[in-house]
Amino acid sequence: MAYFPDVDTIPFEGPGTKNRLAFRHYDPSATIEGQSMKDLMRFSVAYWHTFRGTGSDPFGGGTLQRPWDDGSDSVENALKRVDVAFEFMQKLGAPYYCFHDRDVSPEGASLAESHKNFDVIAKRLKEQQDATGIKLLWGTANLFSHPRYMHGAATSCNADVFAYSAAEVKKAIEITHELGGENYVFWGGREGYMNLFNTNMKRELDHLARFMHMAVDHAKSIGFTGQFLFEPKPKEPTKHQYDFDAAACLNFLRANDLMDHVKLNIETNHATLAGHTMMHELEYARIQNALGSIDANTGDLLLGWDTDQFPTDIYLTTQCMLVILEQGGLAPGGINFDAKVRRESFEPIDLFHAHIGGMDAFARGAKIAAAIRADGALTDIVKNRYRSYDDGIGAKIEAGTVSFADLEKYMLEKGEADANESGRQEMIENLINDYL
Ligand code: XLS
Ligand code: NI
Ligand code: NI
Repeated sequence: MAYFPDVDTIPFEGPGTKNRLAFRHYDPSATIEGQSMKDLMRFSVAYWHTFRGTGSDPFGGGTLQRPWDDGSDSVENALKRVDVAFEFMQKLGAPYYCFHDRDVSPEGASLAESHKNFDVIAKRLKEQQDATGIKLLWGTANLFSHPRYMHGAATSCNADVFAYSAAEVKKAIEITHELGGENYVFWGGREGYMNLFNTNMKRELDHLARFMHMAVDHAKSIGFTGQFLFEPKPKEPTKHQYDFDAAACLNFLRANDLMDHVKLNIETNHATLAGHTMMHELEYARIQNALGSIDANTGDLLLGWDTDQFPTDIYLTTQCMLVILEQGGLAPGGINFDAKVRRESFEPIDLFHAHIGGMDAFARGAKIAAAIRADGALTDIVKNRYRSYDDGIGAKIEAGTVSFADLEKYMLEKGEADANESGRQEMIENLINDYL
């Protein structure tokens, strides 16, 4: 059964093509810094947006036409969606996908029934993975949609909700493991607060840490060796999420002895909601060996919330790829399009246009970043900028062999610091534009 009868496998045709259903830059077998684009980018489709999105927003209901979907929460409908998803991903040439438990399988009348539904769907997912070679980048659990999670999940004031969340995550890790998932993600959902007057922040954070340790222990007990990832987001749905940004997440992981087990999954629109650039968040994680994977999308300049649009800005993707290439790629993480078509793009074919655009934007960013790196354009500038630390007093400071008293003596003898040099901010930005 073909659910996308008008679309063939999306070919790479190069920048000159007039075919809108072709890649201009993403050539899976082309190499960048010794890796094929396929292995470097590890593109992934987000099941929740692409196969469960309806186009609804706070002002109106769904607009998206999904002729295969009867709109019900039946297992049968969910099984059909799996087939749709794999046809889509295969035609697109996406090597990976990601899901929440409740995206792929319906909530049952009891936990036991939900588990049972999940087993049935997982079987079909496995069959389709085997048939197509498409793999699971990461799994996660939806601990925010059901009303029971109104106060949060692991940080809920209700201990039973903590227990329910644990049961749900236990199952989600097991299914992720069964499907050969390469990572498991924790995004905070409603782990945050609306009001500090009724919140015991210390207890909530301690509970979250306890929860993550239990997840790590359970993974160990079943032999799941995938990478755990924590996804920062500053706000939405709560006014303050505990996983605010990379810095807050890393502080939490470090304080709770989780750094050896958990890295970060950095999302563009979350970075900007936190008042950072994506490049800042990626670099901040990378220098601490904590950059695990990315959720690729973009916000809207004029809308203040998490619009999760597909990335099309080459300047943005170039910045991302500069950091990703610096760390030699993301594996076992990847570039997951946590992105949705806007409600005006209501036809199934728009899903192809959206993903093709995102993949091409990243492929082009990768080529540009590689060219910048090949010329050493920035490396030389940065190296030269810090050369006063390469020898003399700077080298002693870095080696930790001088004290405040030594530095006072040094400066009293010298009288004044060496003159500063221009940062050449505009020249460097102009230089980057030469490559775009
Ligand atoms: C929501 C998050 C979510 C996570 C997975 O804003 O981005 O989609 O990626 O739970
Ligand atoms: Ni995300
Ligand atoms: Ni988001």
